[in-house]
Amino acid sequence: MWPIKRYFLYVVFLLPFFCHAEDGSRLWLRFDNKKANHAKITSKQESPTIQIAVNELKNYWQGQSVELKFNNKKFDGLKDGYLIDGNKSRITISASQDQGLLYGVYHLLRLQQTGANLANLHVKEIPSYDIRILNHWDNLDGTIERGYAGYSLWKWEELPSTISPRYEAYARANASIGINATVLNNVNASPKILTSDYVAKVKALADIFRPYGIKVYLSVNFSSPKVLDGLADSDPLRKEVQDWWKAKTKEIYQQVPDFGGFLVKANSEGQPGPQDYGRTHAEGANMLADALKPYGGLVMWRAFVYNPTEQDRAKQAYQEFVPLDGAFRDNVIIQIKNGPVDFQPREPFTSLFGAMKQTAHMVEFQITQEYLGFSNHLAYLAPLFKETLDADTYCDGQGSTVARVTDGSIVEAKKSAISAVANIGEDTNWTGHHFAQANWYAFGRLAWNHQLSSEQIAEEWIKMTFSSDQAFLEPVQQMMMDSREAVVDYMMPLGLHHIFAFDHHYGPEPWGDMPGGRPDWMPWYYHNADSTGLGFDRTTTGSNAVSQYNEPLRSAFNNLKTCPENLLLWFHHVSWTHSMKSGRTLWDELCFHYDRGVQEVREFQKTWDKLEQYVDRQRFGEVQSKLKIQARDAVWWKDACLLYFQTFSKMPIPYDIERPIHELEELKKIKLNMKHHN
Ligand code: BDP
Repeated sequence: MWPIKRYFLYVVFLLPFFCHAEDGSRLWLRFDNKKANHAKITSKQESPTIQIAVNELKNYWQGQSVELKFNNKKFDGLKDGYLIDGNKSRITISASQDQGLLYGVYHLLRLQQTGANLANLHVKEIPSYDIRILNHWDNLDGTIERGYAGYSLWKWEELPSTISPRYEAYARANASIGINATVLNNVNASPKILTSDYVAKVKALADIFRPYGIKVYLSVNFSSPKVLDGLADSDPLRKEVQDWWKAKTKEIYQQVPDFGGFLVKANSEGQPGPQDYGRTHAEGANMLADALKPYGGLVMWRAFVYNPTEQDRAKQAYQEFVPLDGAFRDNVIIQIKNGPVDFQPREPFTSLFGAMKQTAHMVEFQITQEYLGFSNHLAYLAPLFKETLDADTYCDGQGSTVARVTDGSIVEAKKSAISAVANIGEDTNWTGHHFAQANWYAFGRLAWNHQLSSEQIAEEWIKMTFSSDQAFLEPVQQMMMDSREAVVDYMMPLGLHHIFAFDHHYGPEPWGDMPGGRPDWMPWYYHNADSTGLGFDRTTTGSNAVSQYNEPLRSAFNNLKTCPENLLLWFHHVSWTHSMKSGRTLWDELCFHYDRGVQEVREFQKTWDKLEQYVDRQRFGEVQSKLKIQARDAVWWKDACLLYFQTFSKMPIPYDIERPIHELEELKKIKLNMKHHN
């Protein structure tokens, strides 16, 4: 037997390693408290939120003294932002709201963790958006629609009596990047979420999130009055229905006094809505807005609507909503997906942005990688988010970017907002792929400040999550910056879109067809490959979607010569022999892009393997395995698309690119056994 002393030493020595297992569970919150030096932290004001702020500093701040100053008059214009002044030995964080102090504390800790210069700090931060919200597509049975990191975090069965420690960890992670709201349940909403039993469960979560500054919202099913309480219908213009919503809203606010409001998917993909009763989106949204109004609640009404009979799905949100501009209450905000079809690896921005001058509207991004390789592919999404936010709508002259249209600068908004569909599940590392954590992080940071660059956010995240060593930082940052474009290249370059396998949206199926199925769910509807060429004609002589964009975009998109090549096949049906800017034919260019995508992923593998010494064993191995999957999938995509499109182009795959290693007929037989809720 070991002498007791030696045994004790062993345990003490090993303890930190057990506590800090490198399994990704700590996300970017890897503050080091070993050297905490009992800094003097003071605050005259007290509240649960300020208490958290104080504790975070006590545990992790390695400087000397920090004073938290709360003054809701003096710093009024800050919203929930903050000021940081001083230097490492003496710092003041000022704010006009409790959360502001907490955000200031996380900012300070981030500076410390990323090795920033702490001399002479003069920071002033005001968030770009008032509401920075995650949308969880979590079902009440624990599955997640389009979730790839395991089952839901919310243990509905156990709530409200059993509280998982991860609820608070979730709130803390969000607060650390400024996210201040969350929609708990799927937009394809079960009416059950509004039963009293579930409202009690929602209250339990809201109570945990509140001190972290996070408000809870719910997705609601428009037919709830009828389904839950047997009303004859759910017609928004009927008093009985209006009263039902008023009573339900009151019940919710009794339990959750700071409840945020409702998110609604109506008359889309089979969901019920006001149009079932011949009413408009505005009439439906306004009814809910009136119920929420006395409590300061909001309706986020989604513009993701389309039906199979229309000639071009990409036009429909604009067609349905522009005529309703000005008809919505001021506590309604229209939630619009970044692209007009559906979260594709690349789309132009949705033409509805900036097209409604009298209706507040907001962006919906997708962090979960429904169309970008699930949690198997490394795809850093900040460049995708920025591409939309920085896109100029020209709705109010040059510089009317989507960011400015939605942040209250151009279109008035009672509260400005930005949302994204979460990629969070109960996996130990939260997001399935270690690098997918960066997308949660990036959304939060851009929602806070849409002027940050993708590079800057990647750098912060890498330093916080892995290492600040330049030898690690530079190649990993480069890999992240290249990753989204690599996915576009090996999946759908040059403006191709939605050529996925039916339903699961993981693999390629450009040949996909289902006799009798909705055309707008079929790949051929989008790529239109034939013997003359490839792409969707959305020009003035085609579906005319180009006309929904302001000049000079309309003309630029409409003309084959001026249309940006990365959106060429989105707007044009282009001949196989068309000469591209590179001098190659369209066909050769397509081959070049698919091949480049594959080569890029191979480079990512090499980059990562070379960095083994800088990463703990577990995370190194897990990322390495995912990159192998990604490399195999990239080849699968390239071969499937090129071999299939070649049956139309009848042109050879250029000899300087890698040869296909699959047979088209074999690839067509692949049927992935992935359920909808994989
Ligand atoms: C599509 C998803 C589907 C969602 C829908 C939506 O495939 O699961 O329900 O969007 O956003 O991207 O409502």
